[in-house]
Amino acid sequence: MTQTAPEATLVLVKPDGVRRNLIGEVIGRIERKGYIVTDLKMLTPSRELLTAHYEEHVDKPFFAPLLEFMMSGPVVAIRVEGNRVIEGFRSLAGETNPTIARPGTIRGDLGRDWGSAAVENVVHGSDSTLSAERELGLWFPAE
Ligand code: DAT
Ligand code: MG
Repeated sequence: MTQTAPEATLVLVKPDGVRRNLIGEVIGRIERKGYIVTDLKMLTPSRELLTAHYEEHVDKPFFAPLLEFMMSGPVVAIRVEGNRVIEGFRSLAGETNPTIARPGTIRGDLGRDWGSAAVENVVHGSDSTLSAERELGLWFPAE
């Protein structure tokens, strides 16, 4: 039987999550679900990296506050593997807006919408195979 490589996704613990000491909480939920952490690092991302990462949002009104928020402190970038992990982590994360994200999800339990500036929704997760490959290449470039 041939074995296919497991799917991989990019998870970010955003600056709000790092400031609030929620790195372990996020990784714990990933691991308890059965997904595997295969690479991890902490960094304060540059404007260039974030512009590439959020390329589909460059023309949106929330782009500038989003970048300010994402550059406001260190983030933890995590490569996570597992069967259907892209979809599975998005399910663990919950809806983008913490106000309507369901309780039980990371954003529903922990995210904050202060009504101004950027929503503090704790995590990022890639939304498709294509974006996962692209984003993993940006955050974990081959040495
Ligand atoms: P997601 O992070 O759930 O994939 P997205 O890719 O649409 O959501 O947007 C990226 C980030 O931008 C999101 O985590 C928070 C912010 N954002 C998205 N839509 C927004 C909006 N309408 N107002 C303010 N911030 C928004
Ligand atoms: Mg997205």
